[in-house]
Amino acid sequence: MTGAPPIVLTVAGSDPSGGAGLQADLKTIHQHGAYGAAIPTLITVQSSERVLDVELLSADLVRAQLSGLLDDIEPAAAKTGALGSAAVAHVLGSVMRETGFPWVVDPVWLPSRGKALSEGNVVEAYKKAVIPHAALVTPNALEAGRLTGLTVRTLDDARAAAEGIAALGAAAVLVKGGHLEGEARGTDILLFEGEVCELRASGLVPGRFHGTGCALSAAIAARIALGADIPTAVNGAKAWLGAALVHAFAIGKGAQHVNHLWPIDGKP
Ligand code: PXL
Repeated sequence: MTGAPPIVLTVAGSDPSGGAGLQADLKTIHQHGAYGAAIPTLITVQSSERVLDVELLSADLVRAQLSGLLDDIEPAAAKTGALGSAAVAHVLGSVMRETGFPWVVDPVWLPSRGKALSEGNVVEAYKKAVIPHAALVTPNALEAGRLTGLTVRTLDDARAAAEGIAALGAAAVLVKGGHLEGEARGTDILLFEGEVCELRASGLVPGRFHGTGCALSAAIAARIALGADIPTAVNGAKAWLGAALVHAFAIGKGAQHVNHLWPIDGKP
């Protein structure tokens, strides 16, 4: 018998294609050598091409899953993906407040293709209930803009958005640069312990990909669970994701899927 590896919990939606959501999170966590636990918040009907339909789970069912699990096990870290509704965001926030392990919050409400993954004013609920308890929030430029009311196109905009999200109570913020404009495109902004730094991509991987945000936030959570501090976890996860994108593949007619099987210390 060996000791249990660190547990990483994901609270997210189901993507049957395995490219994003819970399925992608579990594969990423496993690939990093941590033990994945998963609580679904919503079920999508989805091909590799698009989200065709979404059914949200009730806030009561998500609350019951959280308390059933967390009364028994202690994750080393957790991440959140699509939550679906403001009610689920509030339930999650009240659980996050009581936990002693770090939460990586990937704000997700719109997939890049297909039906919305949320109803009602989920953005306000993220701001009020979830982000104040996050160890790290990982929005792209569009999500950072929605969370702060800013237009996020340049590195200065991304810096201002990171400060705005930290002002909501997040301990650290990673504004991802994939949607920034011109030269800034591909450079992420990390706000950690009050300091802002630019994380340049070693080169944007060309192509259309599904599930990059899920893989990145799950990889960061797994690395934190394995003992990394936030900047080390972010840099390591970015390097792994870059390689996993170089080695991405299509499994159907849609976008390329992140290669979750790529070794964690492998280079492209
Ligand atoms: O990539 C965002 C995302 C997250 N979670 C689920 C999804 C998607 C995108 O399609 O389906 C369940």
